[in-house]
Amino acid sequence: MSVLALAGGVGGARLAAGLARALPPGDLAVAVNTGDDFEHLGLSISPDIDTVVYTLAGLNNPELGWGLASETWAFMAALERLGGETWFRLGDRDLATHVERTRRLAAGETLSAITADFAARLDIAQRIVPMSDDPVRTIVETDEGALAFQDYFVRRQCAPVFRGLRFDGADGARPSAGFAEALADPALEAIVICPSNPLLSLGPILAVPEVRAALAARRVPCIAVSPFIGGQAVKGPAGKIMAELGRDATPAGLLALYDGLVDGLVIDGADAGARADVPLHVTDTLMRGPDDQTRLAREALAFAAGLAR
Ligand code: FO1
Repeated sequence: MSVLALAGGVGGARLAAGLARALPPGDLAVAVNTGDDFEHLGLSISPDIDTVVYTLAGLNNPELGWGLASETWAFMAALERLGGETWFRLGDRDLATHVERTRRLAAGETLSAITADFAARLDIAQRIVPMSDDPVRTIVETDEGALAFQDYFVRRQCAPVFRGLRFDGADGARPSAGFAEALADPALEAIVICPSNPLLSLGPILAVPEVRAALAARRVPCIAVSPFIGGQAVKGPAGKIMAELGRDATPAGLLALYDGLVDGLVIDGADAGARADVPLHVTDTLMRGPDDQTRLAREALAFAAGLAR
């Protein structure tokens, strides 16, 4: 039995952690968005990979959602004194990840190999795979022009009006070997799209041609857990972005984005009675802590099993 989860940052990582607790370790693979990756201060940074790895290792910073728990910020303070860029906060412990990843990428290793090694060293038994080992960069088109993802998301705090998205490199990108294997696994029984931002975090994953094709040709149920509750995103700018795109942060709006790739949708009680052209599982989708994450994961897996043809 194997389950493939597609995840972006914080919201996706939380459900991935719930799935990790709900399944035997070897049964879960998590394919993670790399469209948010960027070069910063000379470092190769993969925020969503790190958020998923730290969360599955139980090391994530619960307040921030990203970075490491019990973090210190001496590096940031020293960088500030030197006039360096401190808008993207890099904690002292987190810094080791970026420095070592940068060194190993420069030595010719793939992001997949580095990620698998970091996860193993953090005693993570699940497979965490980048969506691709080829560079894909999310570019946000706004009323102020095109912005690299982290510029838009962190430096500008999503203030510019969202006009559209580009995923530079996606057309020529291949799924990572681990992702392709998980998609083709004969033991695959369900695909779970985690409650990450459908545009910013799932968009890049679905923009990789072979990924969208594999999902369109799927022979197992693919279910999504909505990141929206009552028309608003639980965390982050998804609600604002959907509104600026003229789309609804509703089950129907979400399904329109996933465009036939989803066989069932898990939504919150606040959206009960919503119109949708696929089966709905209505429950409490707010993950307040690990127990909620595990409960929601179990419900999502049972829902997918019920949809199996
Ligand atoms: N998000 C912020 O809003 N501010 C930050 O300073 C910040 C730093 C950061 C450092 C490492 C990391 O792995 C993630 C970080 N994030 C920060 C989150 C990140 O921008 C987003 O989580 C993803 O790119 C979108 O999901």
